[in-house]
Amino acid sequence: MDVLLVNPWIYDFAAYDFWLRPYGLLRLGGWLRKKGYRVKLLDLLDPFHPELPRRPKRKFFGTGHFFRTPVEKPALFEDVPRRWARYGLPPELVERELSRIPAPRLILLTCLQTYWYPGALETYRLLRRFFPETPILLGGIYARLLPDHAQKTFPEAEIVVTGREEEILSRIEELVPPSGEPRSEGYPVFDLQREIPYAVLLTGTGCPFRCAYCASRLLFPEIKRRSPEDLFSEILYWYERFGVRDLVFYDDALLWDFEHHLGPLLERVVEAGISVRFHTPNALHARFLTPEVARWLKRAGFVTVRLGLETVTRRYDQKVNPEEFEAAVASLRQAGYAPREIGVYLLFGLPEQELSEVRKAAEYVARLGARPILAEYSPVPGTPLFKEASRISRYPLFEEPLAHNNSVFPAFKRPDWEAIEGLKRYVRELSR
Ligand code: B12
Ligand code: SF4
Repeated sequence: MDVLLVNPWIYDFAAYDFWLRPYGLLRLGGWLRKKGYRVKLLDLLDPFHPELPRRPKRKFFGTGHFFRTPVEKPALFEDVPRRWARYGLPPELVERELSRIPAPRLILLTCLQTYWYPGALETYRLLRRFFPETPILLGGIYARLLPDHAQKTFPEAEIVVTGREEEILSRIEELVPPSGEPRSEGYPVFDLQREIPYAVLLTGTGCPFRCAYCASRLLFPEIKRRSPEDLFSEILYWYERFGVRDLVFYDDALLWDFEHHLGPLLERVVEAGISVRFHTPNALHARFLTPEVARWLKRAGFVTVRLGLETVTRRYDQKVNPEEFEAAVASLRQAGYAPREIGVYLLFGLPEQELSEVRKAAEYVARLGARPILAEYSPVPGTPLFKEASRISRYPLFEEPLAHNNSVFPAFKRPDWEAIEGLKRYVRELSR
């Protein structure tokens, strides 16, 4: 084996497979395989591992639980009345897996969120113990947003800050040349998973807006998009070869330039008569959701539709105003979506935000005939709002990424946990 791809453990109050995959890492695996690398995946979150003590419950459209082990909460979160856990395979099982694997020539470890670095660190230590000679590269959102913290925390790893394919590949080629045969396709390596409950699609990167709380522009400064033909071939690949029916878009700006991008792709899907379900957990831009776009989404099989709205009082958001938002919900309703099917993310936990503001926003969304969903705010390093959040926060956000965890309401000085729980319950009721 040339390269071992590793998806690490997660330590958090909650983690759920709401179409949560290490897409960047799996995509990188696809590019490498295309070049002739022999690649293996070690997925510490694998919910299908046959040696798990209990099989985690799977739910609709490929979503489901991860295996969960309660563990002691970090001292930093003394004030948070929730339990802490490790998500993923028990360590003994990972050790068994590692002892079965011959030493790889290179290890690629990812970390998906800044506040998930402890899981990556523990995984890294274990990998080091089993393969002391193998170089380890650390990449992903954490490494890209916090390279200095990552270098300090993982002193012997090489930290990869770029998201550019050519740069990553040429660095890997310098370290180890491929030992196998090149392949004609380079799709993400979902087929190295034990099962493929869904596949993720990324039709392009970048976003034309600049919301003050979001890192999209830092991570992907330019808008780049794949051709509808290429995307359609990828959909057919998963559909025909692997029987995948659930496809999940990770794009930041899926509907932007609909006529030349998503529109032509959906036309092909409808013409081919394939029966797939599309999901957009990462929210669509309401501004681009015209009646025609909504009809196309419905015809092509979009079942989980999510829109993003900061709250009704917009302070940090650029992407939509109330008129555009109301028109978008009306378009979806006319296209045949039921209120339950139109999820609207409301940002909860922004600096200086009153709970009453969130409550009103949720009522407004429910009145319009959609389903409010609270998205707890995570301060993202490098964004304009991060400084403001760290000025107010009760945690040292610059020094300790663990404190970016959205569940702890890091931008609240003194969270009123009872009131927060009450509001969450209220919004859950509204969205029934
Ligand atoms: C899709 C997505 C989700 C999905 C799936 C989660 C996932 N897989 O990350 C869902 C909807 C579930 C989600 C949820 C959330 N997300 Co999110 N999400 C994203 C999004 C849009 C895309 C991630 C992605 O796949 N990018 C594309 C891939 C290709 O990029 P990449 O992972 O960096 O990989 C590249 C390189 O890093 C490299 N690479 C990757 N690994 C490795 C390893 C090695 C060794 C090497 C060499 C290279 C390498 O390969 C790729 C080459 O291009 C990003 C924003 C963005 N545009 O990236 C936000 C983002 C990661 N999410 C963010 C947030 C805030 C959240 C939420 C907290 C939102 C909320 N309030 O509810 C939740 C929390 C998640 C949880 N606790 O479960 C923040 C990060 C926060 C943080 N502090 O780290 C981001 C950056 C968005 C933002 N607001 O700025 N998210
Ligand atoms: S529209 Fe979405 S992806 Fe674009 S900057 Fe705003 S929050 Fe980020």
